[in-house]
Amino acid sequence: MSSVLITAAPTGPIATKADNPNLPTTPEEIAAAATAAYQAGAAVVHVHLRDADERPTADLGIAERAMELIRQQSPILIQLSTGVGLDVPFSDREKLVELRPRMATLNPCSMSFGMGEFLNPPLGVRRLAARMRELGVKPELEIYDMGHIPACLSLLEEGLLAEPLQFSIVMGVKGGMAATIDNLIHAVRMLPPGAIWQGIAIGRANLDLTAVAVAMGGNARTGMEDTIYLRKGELAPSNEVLVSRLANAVTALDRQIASVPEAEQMLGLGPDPALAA
Ligand code: KMH
Ligand code: ZN
Repeated sequence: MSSVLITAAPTGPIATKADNPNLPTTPEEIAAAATAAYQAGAAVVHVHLRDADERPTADLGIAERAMELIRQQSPILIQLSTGVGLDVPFSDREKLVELRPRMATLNPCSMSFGMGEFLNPPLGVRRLAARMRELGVKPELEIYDMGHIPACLSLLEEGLLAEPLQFSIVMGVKGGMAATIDNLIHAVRMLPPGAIWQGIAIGRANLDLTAVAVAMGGNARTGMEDTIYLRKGELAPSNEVLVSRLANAVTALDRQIASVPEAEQMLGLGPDPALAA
């Protein structure tokens, strides 16, 4: 079986330092977390930015600062979140790809997200997908429910995506599919041949379901975006500890952890769009 691509998601849009004082929220903290995650085995870092009040932001200056610091410290592949946060307008979110990260997320459908609304208007999604294609930014397709997969296949048919398609099967968001093995298997069965996929599980199921994803031959993500706890009642002391634990699970399953060059090959990444600027 191929190596396992581990993605670190250090911050996310929801938790604050009040929830876990170890949550990285400044560009400096996010870069340090990305470096530690790389050293623990992550080949991709999924980046959400926060403003000075820890609110999710699509501010390009803050994003650029974080990217610059990450790039100075390790070769980890940068994947900017275009999901950003529930209260950030899509028109602000989509501008983040102009910073030419190697990768960025593409959320194909709107949905309830906890008690909030996660808006991904069909025309905006198509505009963003087209721009990512123009820039050479690889989209990671975020799947929160089964209907999101055919929505992505429509984008492929419309010429807005290039294969291999890369999917995240995101389980455990309130408003999306529950975090169960059945749902993971069902979603993976719906993926097109040749697709690359990772398991993401929000909350308590994070370790179990990411380990199942690896055992199924998939890739996996962890970090404080997905769980601020190491185990019930124990806050995670760092993103590095979460990534190291997942890396240990990969090794225990007798799989290799993908290096950055292997990840570039697995994802079919083209040349770094930042170098083409
Ligand atoms: N922004 C959250 C609502 C992404 O990173 O693209 C969902 C999210 C998806 O985090
Ligand atoms: Zn995210």
